[in-house]
Amino acid sequence: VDRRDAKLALAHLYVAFIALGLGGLAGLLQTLVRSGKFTLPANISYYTILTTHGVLLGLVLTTFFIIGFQFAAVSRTAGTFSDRVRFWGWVGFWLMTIGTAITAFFILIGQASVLYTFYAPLQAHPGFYLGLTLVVVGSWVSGFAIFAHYARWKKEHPKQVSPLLTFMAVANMILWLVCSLGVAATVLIQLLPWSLGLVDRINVLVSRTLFWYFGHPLVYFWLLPAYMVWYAIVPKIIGGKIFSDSLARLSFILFLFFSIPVGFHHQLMEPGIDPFWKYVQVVLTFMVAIPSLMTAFAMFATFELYGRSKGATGLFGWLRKLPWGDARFFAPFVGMVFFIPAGAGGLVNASHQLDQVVHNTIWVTGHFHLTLATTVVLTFFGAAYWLVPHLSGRVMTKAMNRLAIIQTIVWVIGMTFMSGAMHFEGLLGAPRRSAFSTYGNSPQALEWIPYQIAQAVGGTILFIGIILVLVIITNLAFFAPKGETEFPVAELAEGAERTPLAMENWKLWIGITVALILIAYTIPFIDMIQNAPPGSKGYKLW
Ligand code: HAS
Repeated sequence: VDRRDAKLALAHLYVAFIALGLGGLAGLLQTLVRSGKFTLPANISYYTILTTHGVLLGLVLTTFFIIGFQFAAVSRTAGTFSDRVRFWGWVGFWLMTIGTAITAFFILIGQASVLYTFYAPLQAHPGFYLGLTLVVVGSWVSGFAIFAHYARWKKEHPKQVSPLLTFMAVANMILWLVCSLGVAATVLIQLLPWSLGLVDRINVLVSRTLFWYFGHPLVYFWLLPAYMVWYAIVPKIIGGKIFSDSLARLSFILFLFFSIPVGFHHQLMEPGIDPFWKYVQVVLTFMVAIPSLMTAFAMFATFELYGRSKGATGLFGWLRKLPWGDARFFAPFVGMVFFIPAGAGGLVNASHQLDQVVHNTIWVTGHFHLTLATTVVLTFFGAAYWLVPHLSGRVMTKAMNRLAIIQTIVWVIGMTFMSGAMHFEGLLGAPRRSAFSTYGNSPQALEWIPYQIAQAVGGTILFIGIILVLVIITNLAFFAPKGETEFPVAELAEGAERTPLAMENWKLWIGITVALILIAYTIPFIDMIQNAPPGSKGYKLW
């Protein structure tokens, strides 16, 4: 990556890792509070800490890491950015950074304890929404910078298929753009005027629906960069090749189609939405599992083909040929393994009847600590182990690689305790998003306590994991020996079929995406407006 583009990417990664440190500390405090063994000072609310944790890790760490990583990946595979693209990349970065600072300020002074999902009826200070708006607008600017660079590449390479990583970054930014329109709408039309006192109430169902229209694809905006690493980078790290370029692109296109019209699976327990439309969106939710199953197939194929090319025999002999001592492989691989139970948990959530058991219990928190905080985050750590030194012009020493392997193992132990306990406790009915309480010594709540202590043990181990990763990243950015680190990009396996040009028919893909959104949302949305509470004004959004 060109040095000037590297600076832009690195700036994003620095913010991401600062957010990891601060957000991780808030997470540690939460698990300690929930164990019942620790009390926060009277002027700090549990919900302030919970919001800090969710916003910094769920929104800031992810968005900054993803955009930084994608800038690097696009510059590496589609060529150095023009001055103009880089300029807009920096504009996006500063808008997001200023927005984050404003948002964090209002959370920390206790004026925005509205959780990372921030939909109504919880209300924050207008400054919180303003900060978030800047973050979203900044990410759009960066997205358009990537689109402009891609368009130039296409113009200069007529009738050629674009590089896989660039294609994937473009698909992910289209997904982001289409879904963030929902959150922009609820913030600008409902939440901001309401918190400014311009309207005295808002349609809560509409606010939640617009949020989840955004909130579910948001999780795939987090997941797809991990898939970029799995499909296009891990094969190179292990010394293998990409099993199928077309399959990888197809899975990204399917994510674009199916990840948006599924927000109702977060609202299955909500009145005011006709069960038929919930059913439609549950069906679409099961469709969105398909590209993940395709990914599992492709990854197994890549590993097995590589292992057999090295002489492996037997059903699982290929596993022994993988480079277990290389943290760049080990961390993402562990992430993949954890995605098997994590994805199975997601399918439980998505099943309407089963969701009645787990909804709003701490099982759901366990689910996203496996998906986001293990699968995605471990893959990001694994990527940072070569990306940061590549961008900073340094090399990872053997000692740091060993520490990174230890870090991954610490993470696995911490998360097994924490997320495992959350899943079991959730099945016993423990609510999510609540501070410690014995609910008047009710026998059911007393049953939860051992699990809450296990969560605190896990949370403490995870915090040690965060300190380790910050030590490694600081070393790779500033202190590791100078030198050249490769940005690994795998080649396509011999004999794999050529990718058809039609795969880049964005007009068609976006058209199908919009059609699916309209089918899944138009009628229920009209219902929500028509059945708004009596006395609602204007367009019944307020
Ligand atoms: Fe989820 C709630 C359904 C995936 C994140 N989810 C959440 C929330 C978050 C989140 C943050 O239907 C909470 C939001 C809140 O605060 O309220 N989720 C799903 C489904 C999937 C899914 C069906 N979620 C994710 C991912 C996330 C994420 C990914 C973040 C990155 N989720 C739900 C539902 C709810 C929900 C409901 C609402 C619940 C409620 O009641 O509130 C699917 O995408 C999962 C498909 C995945 C698979 C696994 C494929 C396996 C692979 C690994 C292969 C391994 C290899 C290595 C190759 C089917 C790809 C093997 C090697 C060996 C040696 C074994």
